[in-house]
Amino acid sequence: MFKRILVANRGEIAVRVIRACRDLGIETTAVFSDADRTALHVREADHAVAVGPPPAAESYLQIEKIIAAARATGAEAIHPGYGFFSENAGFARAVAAAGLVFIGPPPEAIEAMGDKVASRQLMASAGVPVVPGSPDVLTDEAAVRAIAREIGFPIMLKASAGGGGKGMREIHREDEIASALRAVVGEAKSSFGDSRFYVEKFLRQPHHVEVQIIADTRGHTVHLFERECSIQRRHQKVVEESPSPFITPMLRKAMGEVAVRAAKAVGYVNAGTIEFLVDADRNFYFLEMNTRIQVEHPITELVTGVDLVKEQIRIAAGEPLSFTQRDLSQRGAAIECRIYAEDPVNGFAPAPGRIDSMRIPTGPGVRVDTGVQSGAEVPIYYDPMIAKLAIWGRDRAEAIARTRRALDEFAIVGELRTNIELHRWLMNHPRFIAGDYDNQFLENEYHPAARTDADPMRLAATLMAAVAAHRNHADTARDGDRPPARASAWKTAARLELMRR
Ligand code: MV4
Repeated sequence: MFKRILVANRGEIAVRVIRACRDLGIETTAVFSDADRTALHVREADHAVAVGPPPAAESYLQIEKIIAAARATGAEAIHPGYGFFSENAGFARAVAAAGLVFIGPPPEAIEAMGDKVASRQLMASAGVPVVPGSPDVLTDEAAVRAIAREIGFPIMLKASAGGGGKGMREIHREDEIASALRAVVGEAKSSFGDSRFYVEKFLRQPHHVEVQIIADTRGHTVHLFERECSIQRRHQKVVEESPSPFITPMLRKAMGEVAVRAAKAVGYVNAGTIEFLVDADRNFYFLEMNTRIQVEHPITELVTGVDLVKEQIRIAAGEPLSFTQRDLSQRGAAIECRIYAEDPVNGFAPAPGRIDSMRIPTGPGVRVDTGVQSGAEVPIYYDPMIAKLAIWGRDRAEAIARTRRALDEFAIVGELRTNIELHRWLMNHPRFIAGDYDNQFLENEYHPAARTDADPMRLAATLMAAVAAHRNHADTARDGDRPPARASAWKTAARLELMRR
């Protein structure tokens, strides 16, 4: 087993990987930008190396600096987390060339799954169902017309190099083809430097359901069931749950088997996720594979009892999986709420800033993964996700009740804004409670005016808390004390509850 691992990431996922290393008795090296000098992941690691200025392109995305940091601190392996270098075949190769171990899949698997058309072809030939559409890259408008006549409208035009919702357009009529084509080619060129495109049948209001897989170097590949990820906004996941309330036991078994077949077809090793679209008739189709540990992995850990990050490290060290498919089952239900530093009242714009004080929920079934703490500054340079609330219950109803309780305990006070109110709204929505939602639900139903902090009793309670905090300060202050360095409790309360109206 490794003695020391470098964690090539920041925030909650860096802390998550450091925890897995601690559990395995492995030392860690953190890397940090100038904006993260005092960040939690730096405090938690055994060693830490500065890698440059705040912009990720000048620090966390500098291959040479990361590898030099591993060398300088004697790390033998590098865990990329998610984002940054996690799906970069060039980085994986550079790590290996430096005599270090990349804790992730082989670079060939990353590459094979990075190209949409190539991965569609590979999956189709392996017997994995793909959305009906063009078998190959298309070259012109006439080819799009021909496919559309064959499979019928509506269709979806997608950039071959696309992902995350960029470079795709719905087309409902023949006369929309030309303008959609211009839009997709333009976006594909500017975002990916690759203007190739293809066509799929457009599925109406599908579910996004993904299957976690994991494979060792000894030829064992298993799946760890599904995550329902249809609660999204502008291609940003907001809540995920496992099991999916939309999936039947038969479908679950079929999707799990197909996911394992897909992983084997690309020679996959380590943890990965097969994304499917499931249509209203519960037909499922391969969409893409994520060749990394994902943000939402904790809900799979909660229902299966498997520590996925620990398994990733063991696999990279050449050890066999510590379980077989028959050992795995879904026990109970888990829900993850992504807490973003964003302002729902201001079009969900990122709203980072200082956290004056934070209360993290605890209690039965509660897990919080975060990279910040009271007094921390959420930097403007990175992803605005600041915490993940992952809840387990014996069944879905218990998980929802516990999520509501934990959200009520959660308090983040400071100059930043968060989407906690959105989660409180969602956990009380009759359709979420009934498990009756698809990928349009959040965008169609959530309007920040519906937020529950407009409740006058909540405002009264916050003001009373501010009075109590103010009195407490007055009672304990002595002559010669300096005034509070930060805004008074009065000002904080006013900012929280009044100024955002
Ligand atoms: C689709 C689709 C409908 N039909 N493909 C969005 C992100 C990208 N990974 C794939 N996406 C979609 N592809 C076909 N053929 C609808 C979406 C889609 C979506 C999928 C899952 C969850 C949320 C979504 C929101 C908008 C569009």
